[in-house]
Amino acid sequence: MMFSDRLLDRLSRARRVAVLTGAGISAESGVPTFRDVEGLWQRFKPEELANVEAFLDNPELVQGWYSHRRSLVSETAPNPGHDALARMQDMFDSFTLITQNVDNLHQRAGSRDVIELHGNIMRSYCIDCGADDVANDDVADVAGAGVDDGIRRCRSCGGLIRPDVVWFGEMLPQDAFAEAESAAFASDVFFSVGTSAAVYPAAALPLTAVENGAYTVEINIEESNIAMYMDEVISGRAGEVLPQLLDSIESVRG
Ligand code: BV8
Ligand code: ZN
Repeated sequence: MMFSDRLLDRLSRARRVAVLTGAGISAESGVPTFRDVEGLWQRFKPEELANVEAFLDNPELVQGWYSHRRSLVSETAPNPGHDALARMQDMFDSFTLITQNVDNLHQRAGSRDVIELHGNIMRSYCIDCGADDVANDDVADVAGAGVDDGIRRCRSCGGLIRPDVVWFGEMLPQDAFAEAESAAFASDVFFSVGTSAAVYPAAALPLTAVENGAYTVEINIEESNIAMYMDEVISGRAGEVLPQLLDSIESVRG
């Protein structure tokens, strides 16, 4: 794949690079994107499950959805797109990886200091006492609640266990979002990879990069909601484009 001279020129001189990823970068690992909800949960829109009201109303359903997604993710592996970003992190003075994904695949690929805007599905905690709960889906081993009600509860206080992710209507972790915003603001080149840019405030980050004069690039298999604002849109699969981009960066930066 040939990349534009403009992009290669910017990358040859860039000191600070920031990348925002969405579910599209994990699609080639076999993790369904947020919009491709499958299985039992097909009849729900993600927004209907990923919120506190749904959880309190039917904890077993929502815990089951996350347990299903955790097992899906545990059976997958990072793909060449994740691997390329992990290698890219040492090629610039500053490289910031910001993700909306909760699947832990960037970390498993070797990316360090990943900014998790929406948390991480492999972590859970008790809504009453806050105790961390190892994501153990074997209901049989939790104290405080019989297996028959099928609901995972805290071993020490019996409170409901929830995934450590940001639900709709919940604030993002403030330090994470502030760090992401300043990275977008300071970036020389900003990539938006595999995201429909439908969910705020994450979707505003590429626009912050545009406002600060970064060279902004979208990598997606279809145009997102913010494609029209980007300096460049590269149409393709993240798992194919990112390794080629990595090679091009190595050749222009020596
Ligand atoms: C908040 C964690 C306020 C949970 C997630 C009206 C207008 C604007 C905003 C709102 C509104 N009404 C409500 C809001 C706010 C709301 C929001 O934005 N709603 C949307 C639906 C309109 N936002 C919130 O609620 C946020 N909080 O605003 O709080 C507040 C203020 C003060 C005090 C209290 C509260 C919280 C949002 C976080 C929700 N949690 N995830 C979980 O995962 O279970 S969001 C979840 O959905 C993801 O994390 C991600 O952010 C989003 C999905 O987006 P994508 O990752 O882009 O995935 P998607 O499937 O959409 O697209 C995949 C893309 O990949 C596609 O473009 C596809 O083409 C591409 N692709 C596919 N394959 C490939 C590929 N690209 C490259 N290669 C491939 N191979
Ligand atoms: Zn507890």
